[in-house]
Amino acid sequence: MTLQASQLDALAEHLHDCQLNARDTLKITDDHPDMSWDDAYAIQDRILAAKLARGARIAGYKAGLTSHAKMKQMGVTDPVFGFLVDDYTVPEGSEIKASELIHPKVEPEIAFVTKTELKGPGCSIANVLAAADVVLPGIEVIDSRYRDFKFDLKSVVADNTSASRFVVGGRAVCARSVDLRTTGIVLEKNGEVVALGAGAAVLGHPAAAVAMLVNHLGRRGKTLPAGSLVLSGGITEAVAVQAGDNVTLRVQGMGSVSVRFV
Ligand code: 0L1
Ligand code: MG
Repeated sequence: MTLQASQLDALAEHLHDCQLNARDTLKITDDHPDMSWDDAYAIQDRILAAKLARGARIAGYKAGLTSHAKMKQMGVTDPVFGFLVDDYTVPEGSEIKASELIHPKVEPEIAFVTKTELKGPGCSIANVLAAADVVLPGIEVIDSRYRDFKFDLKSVVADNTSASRFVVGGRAVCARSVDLRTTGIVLEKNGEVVALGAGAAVLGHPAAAVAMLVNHLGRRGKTLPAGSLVLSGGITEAVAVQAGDNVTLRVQGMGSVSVRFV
């Protein structure tokens, strides 16, 4: 750690406050250029602790920046990991208030639900598929607290990887019954196709992103509990949305999931 505990507390409170009040900020490394990776994840942990203290419950985990399209869009080279809480969940087919967000974007993802605990290091795609129960379509809504989505990776990690809302739905299928590399997806906004791709866009196989998450948790002395929901990362670039937009994600063999911004 390079930052003092009091600085980590203050930065976590600041970012959490920005999220709760839909207010943007400059990236925190501007004032703390020596911030380490451990500091960044310690700030993320403090935001989670603040949410749990307010009564939230962990709803799952996410991997972000897992596709070349996303990495290129954001000018970065490595995946990042974050948490999901029940406050972020949105029922399939329902509404998200754009006024509660700063500058939302949607990402088409494959969501995994596990049936047994996964431990790293050494977790592989095969381990993930053996432990997975089902996979299903998921739309992640990201909403970086940083002005104009301008950040570096450590600032993003501290900001819980821009997590803000997510919706899963469609048809859940056995994770081992489909080839997730060739599974096609179509993302529509207001009835028009805005992005399309296949699962292999995520690190060659979406389960690879889950394995990386498990290995990341392992390095931090944690495991991925049985029954976890994991968003494995955007298959395409993120697409900006605003009030009035209807978004539908269609995933080959898994039906579709929709959400509306009001
Ligand atoms: O889920 C994601 O890929 C988002 C990671 C954070 C970077 C961003 O806000 O685009
Ligand atoms: Mg994502």
